[in-house]
Amino acid sequence: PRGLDPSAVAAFQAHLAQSKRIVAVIGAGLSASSGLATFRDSNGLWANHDVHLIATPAGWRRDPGLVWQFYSDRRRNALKAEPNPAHYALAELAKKKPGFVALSQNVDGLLQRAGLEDGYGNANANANNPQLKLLHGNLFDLVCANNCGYTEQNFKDPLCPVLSEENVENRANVMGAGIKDGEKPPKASALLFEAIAAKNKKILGENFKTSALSAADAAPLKERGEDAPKIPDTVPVLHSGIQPSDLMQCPGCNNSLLRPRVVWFGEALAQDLVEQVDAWFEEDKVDLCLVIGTSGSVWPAAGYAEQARKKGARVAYVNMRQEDMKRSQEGDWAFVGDAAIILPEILG
Ligand code: BJW
Repeated sequence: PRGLDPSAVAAFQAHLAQSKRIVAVIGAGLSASSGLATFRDSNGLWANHDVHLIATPAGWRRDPGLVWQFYSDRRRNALKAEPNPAHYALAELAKKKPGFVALSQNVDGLLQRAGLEDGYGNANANANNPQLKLLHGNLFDLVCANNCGYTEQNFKDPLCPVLSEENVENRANVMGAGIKDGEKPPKASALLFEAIAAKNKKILGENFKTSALSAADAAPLKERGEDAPKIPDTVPVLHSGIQPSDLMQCPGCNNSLLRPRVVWFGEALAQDLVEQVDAWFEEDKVDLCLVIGTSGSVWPAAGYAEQARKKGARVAYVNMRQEDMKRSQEGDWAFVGDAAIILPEILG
C-alpha cells in the first residue's frame, strides 16, 4: 500500500495539536474494514438493493417485510462486526479534545462500541449534548412506525421468527433488476439505477419522489465510467411475502408496527440533533474538519464540511477514493487509503 506523504502528515499533526474545536463528518467507509458494506461502492448495499423499496417511507408502506429483511441482515452483520482501529482512534480523539464532535451517518453502533457516547434515543440527549451525533439514527433503536412516541433499544437477533436467518422460504429476492438469486451484479451502474427508478415509479405511483435519488445517485457512477450490467426489459417486482402481522407490533399503541429508527430518503433528521449541530457551528470558530469515508452524496451531511470551512476550519479528507474528495480545495489534506490504517497514523 502507498504510504502517506510524511510532510503532509507532519503539517496535519501540527495543526491538530493546536486545534480545539474539531468536527468529523463520518460515513460508511469508516466501518468498511470491519467488514460492513458501504452504500455506493461497486459492491455496496445500493448495488444489490433497490433503495426506493428499502430506504424510503413509500417502500415501507408498500412492503414492511422487505424493509425489515434488509435491516435485519444489517443488524446481524453489525452485531458480528468489531470496531476497527479507526473507530478507536476517533474515540481517543474525543477523550483528548473536549471540543470534538463526530457527525456520523453510520447506523452500525461501532463508534459507540469503541467508546464514543451517543445519546440518541436518550431523553437527556439535549442535556448531554453528546460528542457523537447519529445523523441517520441507529439500527438498534426501534420506534413506532405510526409515531405514537414508543421507542426501545433492542439488540436481539432475530427480532421475530419470520426474520430469522434460517427462514429462507420467506426470504424475498431483494437483489434488484433481474439479477438471479445468488448472483450479484458486477457493478453498480447508472443504468441500473435508472431502470429501477423507472420501474418503481410505476409501482409506487404518486408516492414516488425522485428527490434527486435516481439522477443524483446515478451521476457520480456515470462519471466514474463504471460498467453497466445488462438491464432486462422487465425488472421483477419484489415482494417479501411477509405478513405485517408477523412483524414486531408496537407495544406503545398496539396499532402499528415497529420500524428501525433510521432516517430514510425524504425523511427529516431528528430536529433536536440538527439544532445541536447548528448550535455547535454557531458557537465559535472551527479549527479542523475531518471528512472520513463518505461519498458526500447525501444531504444535509454533505454540506457540513463547507459549513466548517466557513467558520475557519482546515479540512482533511480520509477516503479510499480520491474521486470522492470532490469538494476538496487547495490547502486541504487528502489522505487516500483505508481509514482503519490512516486514522490511527495521523491522529497519533
Ligand atoms: C473508504 C473505505 C475505507 C470505502 N476507508 N474510505 C440537497 C440537495 C439535493 C438533495 C437533497 C438535498 N437535501 C436533501 C436532499 C434529499 C436527500 C438527498 O440527500 N439526496 C441525495 C441522494 C442527493 N436527503 C434526504 O432525504 C435526507 N433528508 C432530508 O434532507 O430531509 C429534509 C426534510 C425536512 C423536513 C421534512 C422532510 C424532509 C435524509 C437522507 C437519509 C439517508 N439515509 C441513508 C440510509 C440510512 C439508514 C441505513 O443505513 O440504511 O443513509 S442512505 C445512505 O447514504 C445512508 C448513509 O448514511 C448515507 C451516506 O452514505 P455514505 O456513508 O457516504 O456511504 P457511501 O457508500 O456513499 O460512501 C462510502 C465512502 O467510503 C466512499 O467514498 C468510499 O470511497 C469510501 N470508502 N472503503 C476509507 N476502507
